[in-house]
Amino acid sequence: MKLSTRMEAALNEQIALEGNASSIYLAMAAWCETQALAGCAAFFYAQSDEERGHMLKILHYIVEVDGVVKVPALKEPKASYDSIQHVFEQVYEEEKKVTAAIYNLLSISEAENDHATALFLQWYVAEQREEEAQIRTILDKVKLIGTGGQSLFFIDQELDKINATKAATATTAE
Ligand code: OFO
Repeated sequence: MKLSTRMEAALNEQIALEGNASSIYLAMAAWCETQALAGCAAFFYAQSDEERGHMLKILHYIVEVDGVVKVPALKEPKASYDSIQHVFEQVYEEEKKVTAAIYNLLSISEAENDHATALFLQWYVAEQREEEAQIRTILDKVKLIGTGGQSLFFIDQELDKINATKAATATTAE
């Protein structure tokens, strides 16, 4: 099979979105580290790697179906944030944007009768559902705990617990 021009362009745009998310999370990780929020920083370093993985998955798919990959230039993300709540609010917005883009890709694949790409995209539909749910849960907790000095300590501990669960799940899946 060969990708249609429209599908190829749309998948390349998704490469840019995933790469952009990876850069944003990297900048957030660095900011969290400067705020002594080690648990949050570890969470975002891992998220950044995950998003890069999502970008690479699309890149390899385009190559596999005989398309042309366009690696985008990096956009510079914000370097600082008002609060950890602000960080997670932005992440939630970013993830909703990515979900909408995946749905759009799926609509294009259906319109183009491209069953292989539609099947490939299913993984992203599930991944976005999980990511949105996870970020919404964290955001709810951050709102509940508040962002004063002591609260930040507890938020960071919560993130550490999430990191440990994710690491354990990843090890079991290997
Ligand atoms: Fe790529 O998973 Fe979120 O954005």
